[in-house]
Amino acid sequence: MAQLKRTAWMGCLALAAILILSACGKIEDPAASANLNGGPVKEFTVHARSSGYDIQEIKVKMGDTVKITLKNEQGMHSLKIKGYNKEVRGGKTITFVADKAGEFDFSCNVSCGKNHENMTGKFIVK
Ligand SMILES: [Cu+2]
Repeated sequence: MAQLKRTAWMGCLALAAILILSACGKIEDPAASANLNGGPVKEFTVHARSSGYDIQEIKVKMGDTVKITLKNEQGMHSLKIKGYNKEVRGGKTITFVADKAGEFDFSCNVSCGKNHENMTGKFIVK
């Protein structure tokens, strides 16, 4: 009888240990729990002029849903994020999930004049 009680007690302990370990495993791996199918929507409206963009830094978190609208205030422009394979043209909006962390340069992909080289910025995903 005492033996049976002890066995049942050990079984409970083992079960508790398994539950605790599996819970810890989830906490230790935030990347696995990041919702890559669309986290919170982060919206940006970038105004493009011949002198450059009014926003030079777009910062989001990994897993965020990124919505970028480009407005041409002067001339014809686009905003292309290198390394993300995303481009938005003037008057348009793009939506995508930030699924890669790092710093990516963005620039105008339309040859828009002498200040074309100034049309740059950074897309930062943390
Ligand atoms: Cu341009």
